[in-house]
Amino acid sequence: MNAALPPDAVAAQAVRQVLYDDMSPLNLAPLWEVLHNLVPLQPNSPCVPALWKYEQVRPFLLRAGDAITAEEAVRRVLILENPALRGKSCITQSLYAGLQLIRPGEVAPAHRHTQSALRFIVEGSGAYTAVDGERTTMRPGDFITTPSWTFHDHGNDADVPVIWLDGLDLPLVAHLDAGFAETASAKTQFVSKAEGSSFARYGHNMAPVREANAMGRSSPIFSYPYERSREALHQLERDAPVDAWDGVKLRYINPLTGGSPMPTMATFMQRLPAGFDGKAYRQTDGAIFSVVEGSGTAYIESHHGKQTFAFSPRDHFVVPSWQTLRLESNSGCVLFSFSDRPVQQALGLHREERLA
Ligand code: GTQ
Repeated sequence: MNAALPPDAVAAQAVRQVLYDDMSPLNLAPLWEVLHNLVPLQPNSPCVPALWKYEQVRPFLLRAGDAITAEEAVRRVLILENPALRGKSCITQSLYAGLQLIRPGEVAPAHRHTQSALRFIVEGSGAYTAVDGERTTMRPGDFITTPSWTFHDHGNDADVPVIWLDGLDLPLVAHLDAGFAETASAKTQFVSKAEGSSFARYGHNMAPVREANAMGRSSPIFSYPYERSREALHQLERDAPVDAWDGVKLRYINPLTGGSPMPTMATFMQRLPAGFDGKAYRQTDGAIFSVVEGSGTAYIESHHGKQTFAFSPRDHFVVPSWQTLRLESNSGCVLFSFSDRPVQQALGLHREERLA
């Protein structure tokens, strides 16, 4: 109760409070007390921007390697938790991100779930992930998908530890109470297809004449090699106009639809040319960035205040919904990112504002 209110208002509040207390046992609550929070004038994310410096995270990943085997952990991952949502296993309200370590000789056993996953390779070469009977070798900068309800296992036949970024739609699927999962009968999937056969079928602007897409609503290409994306970005940097907000930015596609590789997550790769001083923008899809090459600075501004992140290779950072981002790079850099944009677009909710 507010002592500064006139007596009439105080009396009205007292009457209302009695009403609230009396109806509460019936699980009834007054909308007018919460309406402005339920229908905000603009997104008002509780998430805050955050940066994970790789040099600080890596020792803990290696320690996790000593503390538990990949098999015992099932997935040996350190979750990148949004500082404002600790304990909720999410980096934004809809998305999960984590860094997964697999040591030489280890296996992360096969399972499947309705949640979709992406892998973005951060360190080390020569581990594999198997999706639906086909293995693909992981190399830094490769983007690999694990479509909903496909069996997948990860293994490392190389002699170095391999670390990658996992991005999943776990919070989104949990919100919908729509998750199912199953453990496979064998730890490692039987390899039924030659490595690279999906890419040969779908990765060259061609597609099989009759075959149906075994990946359902997701892309039949489940591994997008970095060398291809890198080459495209460098060629465009040389030969085409550079966008004042994004630098040179491309989105990964499902070649059969032109849409995102998976129904719930969009993925992007961008190159900021040397000396890039980007304009500011905001978008309703909060984005998670993985720094591939080079360094730069991200300036983020919101109702939470201003943040400046100096990033270098293998660092990760998150820019929540409707918080203003401006990117700068003296040396030039390459950034991978992902968001829930396809969900927002399917629902007619996605908005972007590019500031002058
Ligand atoms: O590789 O299947 O980071 O199921 C979290 C949940 C990875 C995986 C994660 C998972 C996986």
